[in-house]
Amino acid sequence: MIRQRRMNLAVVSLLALLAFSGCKPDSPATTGGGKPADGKKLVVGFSQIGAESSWRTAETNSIRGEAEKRKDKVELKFSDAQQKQEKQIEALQAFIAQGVNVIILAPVVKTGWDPVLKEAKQRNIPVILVDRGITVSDDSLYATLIAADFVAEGKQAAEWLAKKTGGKANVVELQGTPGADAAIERQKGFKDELAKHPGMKIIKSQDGDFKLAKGKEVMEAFLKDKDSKIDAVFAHNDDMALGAIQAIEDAGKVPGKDILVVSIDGVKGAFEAMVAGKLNCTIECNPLLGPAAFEAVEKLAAGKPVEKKVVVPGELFEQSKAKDAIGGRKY
Ligand code: GYE
Repeated sequence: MIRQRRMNLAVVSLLALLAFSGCKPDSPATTGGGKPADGKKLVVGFSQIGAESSWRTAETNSIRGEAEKRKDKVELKFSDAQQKQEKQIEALQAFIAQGVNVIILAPVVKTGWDPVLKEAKQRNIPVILVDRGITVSDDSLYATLIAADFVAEGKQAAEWLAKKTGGKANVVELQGTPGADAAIERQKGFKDELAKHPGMKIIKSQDGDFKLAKGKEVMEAFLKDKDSKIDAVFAHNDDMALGAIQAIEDAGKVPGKDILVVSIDGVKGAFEAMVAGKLNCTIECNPLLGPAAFEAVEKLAAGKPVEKKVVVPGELFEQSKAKDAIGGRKY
């Protein structure tokens, strides 16, 4: 007991000493704050969500590729959070301790970022948000957001489906990761549009975490309920739609005909499924954000202003256009 107390006392005094001397256990390797020290490379820390979908893999490759093009001047520190916010926060804290110049963050969920972003701000490290937005107490906690308009994507999916079904359909929804901007906003856009069509309803809705295997699993469970007839699937991303297609086939039905399938992203696999007649429509969401992200990195490092929001445009592709478009797809 006494020994333990003495130990605690020793730890407390050491911490106090460190706090008073202003000395941090992990002192920065570079100056932080946008600009690299003279003769040093610009150090960029990229906290990626994970590798849950082919969209995300394409985004990772795009950002890594842009860093590689600048390898004489730029060093990229990459961290994969396996879809866990705690891991992203840890990665950001490590970047801050290492004194990186700029942080790129693809935030898994919308909320809970205030404390760590305040730490970055105290050290003058600008934060670039890519692909998903966040809610913060003060917008100056990040420099810019480079992302698509998710509400518009959801709305387009619903409009397309309403037109295709003459405004009458039982829809099942496969949601993205709970709390993620892309899931919340796509659902909102879809639901708001659906509300204009009294003959269309979402009869089942569940989270498939933006993953193919989970999309399949959830769709299998939906199909087991023989009492409700499913006319269409709305998946928050292509990977879950591809999983749902497998489940529909396993249940002895024809995807794209017996059950319509519409999703978002526009990845290669979705185009292949459209060519095969199994997916009906996808709304493109461009993951090739490396060039825009590094444009912002360079401006911030040079002390120049950046746009608070850069909206990445996307196009709707129907099955009928897939054959012509597939050759030109970059991801
Ligand atoms: O649609 C999905 C991914 O945040 C926009 O995340 C992104 C989404 C994308 O896993 O496939």
